[in-house]
Amino acid sequence: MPRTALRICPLCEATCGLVLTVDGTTVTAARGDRDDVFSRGFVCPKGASFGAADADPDRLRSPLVRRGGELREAGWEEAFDAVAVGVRPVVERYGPHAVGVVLGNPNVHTMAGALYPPVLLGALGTRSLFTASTVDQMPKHVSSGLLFGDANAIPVPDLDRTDHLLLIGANPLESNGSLCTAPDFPGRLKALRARGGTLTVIDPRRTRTAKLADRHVAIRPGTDALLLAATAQVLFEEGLVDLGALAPHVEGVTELGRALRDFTPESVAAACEVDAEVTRALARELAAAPTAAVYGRIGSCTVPHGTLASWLVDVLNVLTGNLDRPGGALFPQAATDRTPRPAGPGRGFALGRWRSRVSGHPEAKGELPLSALAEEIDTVTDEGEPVRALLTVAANPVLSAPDGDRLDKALASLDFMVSVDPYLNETSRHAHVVLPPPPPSQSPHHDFAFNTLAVRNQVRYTRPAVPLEPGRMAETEILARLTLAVTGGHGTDPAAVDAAVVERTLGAAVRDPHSPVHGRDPGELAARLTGENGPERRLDLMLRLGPYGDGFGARPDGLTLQRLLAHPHGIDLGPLRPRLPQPLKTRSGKVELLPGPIAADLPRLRRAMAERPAGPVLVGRRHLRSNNSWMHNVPALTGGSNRCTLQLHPDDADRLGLRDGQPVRVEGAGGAVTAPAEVTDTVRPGVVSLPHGWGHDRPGTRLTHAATDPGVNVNQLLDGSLLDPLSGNAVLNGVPVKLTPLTGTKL
Ligand SMILES: Nc1nc2c(c(=O)[nH]1)N[C@H]1C(S)=C(S)[C@@H](COP(=O)(O)OP(=O)(O)OC[C@H]3O[C@@H](n4cnc5c(=O)[nH]c(N)nc54)[C@H](O)[C@@H]3O)O[C@H]1N2
Ligand SMILES: Nc1nc2c(c(=O)[nH]1)N[C@H]1C(S)=C(S)[C@@H](COP(=O)(O)OP(=O)(O)OC[C@H]3O[C@@H](n4cnc5c(=O)[nH]c(N)nc54)[C@H](O)[C@@H]3O)O[C@H]1N2
Ligand code: SF4
Ligand SMILES: [Mo]
Repeated sequence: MPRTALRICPLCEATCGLVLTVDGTTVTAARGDRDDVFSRGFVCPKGASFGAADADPDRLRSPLVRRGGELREAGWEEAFDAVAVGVRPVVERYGPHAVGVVLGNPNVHTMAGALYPPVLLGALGTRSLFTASTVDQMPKHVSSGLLFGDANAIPVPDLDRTDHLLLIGANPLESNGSLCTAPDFPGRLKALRARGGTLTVIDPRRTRTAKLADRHVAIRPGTDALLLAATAQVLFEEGLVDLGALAPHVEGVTELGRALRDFTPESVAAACEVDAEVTRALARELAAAPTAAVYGRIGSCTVPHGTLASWLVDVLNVLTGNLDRPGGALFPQAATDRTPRPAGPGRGFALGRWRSRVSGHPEAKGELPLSALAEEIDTVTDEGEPVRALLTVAANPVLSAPDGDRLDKALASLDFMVSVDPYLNETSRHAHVVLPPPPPSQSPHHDFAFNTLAVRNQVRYTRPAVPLEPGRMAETEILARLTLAVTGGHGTDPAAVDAAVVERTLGAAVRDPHSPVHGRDPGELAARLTGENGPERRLDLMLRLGPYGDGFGARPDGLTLQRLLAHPHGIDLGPLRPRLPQPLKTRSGKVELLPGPIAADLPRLRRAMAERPAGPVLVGRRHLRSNNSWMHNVPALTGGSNRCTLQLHPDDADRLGLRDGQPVRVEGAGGAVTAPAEVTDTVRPGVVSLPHGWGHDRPGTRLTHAATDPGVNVNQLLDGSLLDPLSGNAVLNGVPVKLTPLTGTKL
């Protein structure tokens, strides 16, 4: 008899609750959970294909270990023995920095990815950390670090209550939203319009999101920081700055006005290709709206001025009094956040505490740019050791980072490589040991990261929908064992990792005068934790010490794991609430509106006013039924509009003599690819678009369906040298390219 089970969807940031139909151990259907306190029944085509993604026959079922040059199936003991034997000598001989760690996107979509990498990194002590953040949102972290003193304090637009949304470089109708967790983002935008609110979209493409908007500004790629600086300048010039209740919490307003003085709408108009009157209208509309939220995403981050653009997004929220007020942009408060400390000056945010060995890139948030991974492996310098061993967890940088061909070669040259990945793909094919996690139906789920970015405070937890198959190991245990194997504890019971974290956390909590458990006995508290395993006990610990927690009895009706389990569709914790000044951790204890590193980067932005591309520039795009580099193997999600084509405007096609479907060679600094042309007026003239995550034609992978329509790797056009200097984030949009139509058959 088929049964149903609840599972929070891990396939994008919207975190919808799903009802799975399970027959035996197979998920045969998935629909939206109407009783989910947050998603209320919403599901997209990806979530509806959960079963197909879960049961993909190409998912690895047992570890692979390289013997005699070939990857062969092996048992778990053999695999972890091989990891310890492969990695430990590198640490002992060359030190911890010779072991690189790459953390990819799905780490924010698994409990294992939230709970174990911090332990692994702390115990290993390597500075060679590279994550998907530096091909994504690192500029936002740096901006938040500088403005608010906390890189993780990211204001979220109050989608359900705002009167006006200015949305920059995001396409939630395809992506379902990012750094703004909102199940049914499309429905929430329609509701905004329906209640009389207005939506402005800034995007070089007329996306499905832009088609919903009252106003679409087709900006020239890479110039948003100029446009936003000019918008802020208009607020100053026209006397529209009004901080309202924020005023006591902000410093640097006058200095900011002075710093932005020459960024007038007229002076940026040619660079942005946006009429000065449009820029003035953007400013006036923001100032006039009863409430408004400015929100920027990929198109505002993965560009040469990504940190400045991310900073200006919140500058506009501050100058219009919309930061931290209902209808504006607010700081969520997740159930697993630490209990808020009293407000007051903090330690501030430091950048560049160390630098990368080869190019001297500054660290940001403890990370080096993913763009620099290849050179950190393949380049010998006088100083320090190259990366000789690499651990990749849920990452496919050969496709998602610049210059995959160079990285591909660099990975092949490593002394040792471990991949925690369900697939043998473009990256994991280089591993000496592949450790496959179970499919999502067999994993528990809680959104540690996305609840801190959600448009409503709420908490949900789902246990595995299907028991672990024989021969499988939970990803939490895989990462606990990996941590032990690479830090000299191989053979120790993996439960010791969780026990150590619990002991450390409670030890600190009982010493902390602001903690609800101050002065209590940590051993007694640890004994009161519930949960079936280490990860559940850690979740219980975080919930109980968190802002809504029971404080181990201090607040008897507060949250515990037991209470959460009694609410399988989640617990609603209410709308976002004003929180300032509590989240601020700057040295001044205020929002520092014009931080030093930002002021020092403004001359570069001023120079950009005069810059124009010599030829076409490339931007990316996402497709609804896709997910970065790893979902092209699910037949139900491929085909139709989910294709790796080069979109270009009819005027550009005419000029080049290109017909729809004709192959076109695209050349960039890092290489060239050939893709079929898709002529469409949804991209503005001078701009072409290719999606990322394609190029599934390398030998030695096991992606049977993806290989039938491999597409090309857009990131081969990049050489890894184009970065936003403050954050080390890769420039993936607004990249100059050369186009050559090829004759021959239609691709
Ligand atoms: N040109 C261009 N490049 C881009 C982007 C762009 O817009 N344009 N976007 C960038 C962005 S925003 C991001 S986040 C990155 C993403 O790039 P990556 O961080 O490399 O992430 P994915 O491409 O999603 O690959 C995820 C890997 O995790 C594996 N995986 C899937 N599920 C699990 C699991 O449950 N556990 C484990 N251990 N592994 C799992 C998959 O098999 C795959 O190997 O790409 C970036 N690259
Ligand atoms: N279906 C699906 N959903 C996904 C993903 C996926 O691959 N597929 N990936 C997930 C991940 S990892 C992330 S980070 C999020 C990303 O979520 P979004 O940021 O919403 O992602 P995109 O759809 O890439 O939207 C970026 C938009 O920026 C525009 N753009 C490009 N350059 C510029 C520019 O210079 N200025 C401006 N203003 N706009 C520009 C592009 O045309 C594009 O429409 O999506 C997540 N959700
Ligand atoms: S919107 Fe995202 S979380 Fe919701 S069902 Fe689709 S893929 Fe899953
Ligand atoms: Mo991302």
